[in-house]
Amino acid sequence: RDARMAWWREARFGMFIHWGLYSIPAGTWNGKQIPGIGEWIMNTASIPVADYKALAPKFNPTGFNAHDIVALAKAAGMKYIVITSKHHDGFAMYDSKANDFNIAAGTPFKRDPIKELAEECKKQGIKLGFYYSQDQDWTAPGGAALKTGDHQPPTYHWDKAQDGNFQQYLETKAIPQLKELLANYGDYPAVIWFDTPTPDMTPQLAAEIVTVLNQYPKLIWNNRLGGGYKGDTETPEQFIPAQGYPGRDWESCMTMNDTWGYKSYDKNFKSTETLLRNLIDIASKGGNYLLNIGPDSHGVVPPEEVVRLHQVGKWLDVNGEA
Ligand code: FUL
Repeated sequence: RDARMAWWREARFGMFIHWGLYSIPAGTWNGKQIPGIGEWIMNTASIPVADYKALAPKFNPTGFNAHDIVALAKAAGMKYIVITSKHHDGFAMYDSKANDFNIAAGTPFKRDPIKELAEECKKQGIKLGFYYSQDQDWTAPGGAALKTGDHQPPTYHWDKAQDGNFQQYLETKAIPQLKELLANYGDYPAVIWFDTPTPDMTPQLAAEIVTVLNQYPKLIWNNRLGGGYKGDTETPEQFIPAQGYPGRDWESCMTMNDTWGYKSYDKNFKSTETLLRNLIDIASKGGNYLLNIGPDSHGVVPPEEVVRLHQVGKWLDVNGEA
């Protein structure tokens, strides 16, 4: 385990990328600004499955440039990238044969940005990990919705099209997709970043996923699988634990403004000084800082984020170790 975690423990600083169909509405639906984090818009605005799926044919992010994103991470002093391969909306940002609601099969863009990133990360010598929402899936029948908020128990679904059997969803979509992600991208993923487990993820069902993960002995995965699994890493979200997590590896993930997925009108960006203070605070406590960017619907990284990352990197060049 120590050998497996060695690169991650030295890394200290990584780039989180939340990017998906939600970058098209970018926080606005039917002319109304929807509160909350941008990648949750389908849930927060109770968007029907068919209406949300209709975003895919409009997604043509020709401004996406894997080289530039990897170079940006490196310029900032980051040692790894974790990108959303599928968020809670169920849309895969890679070429999936297991399910056709994906960027290669369902959009005019047709490219596989995960593959492009994997190739660039290898070329430029940094690690790549995949975020995968294994439990919540709002467009696949049987996929879970978080058991909170305005929708009705027990499923908390808001569209009949979401109803179905969770085990069947897991075995026909999530597990086949995880197998693709683990098999098809060369040296990567170095990390699988699970998220938001609900009680639907029983120990038995989670064990089906773990069997797959165990075929990749170098793989690192976080503590959000569910079913009682603790994974390799603690994942404090939007905060820095005062004492760290003694005896555990940990990573604070944070936004630069108030959303993970792009929202056109969220300009509440933290200062570069705050970002640097966070990095130093986290590193001094033995953790990693996973700092998010949210590319827009053209695949372009917001300029406010680019500027800050360059400034952080510049400071590290002058003041950092190695
Ligand atoms: C959360 C998710 O629900 C958010 O959308 C985001 O991905 C964050 C990193 O984890 O729990």
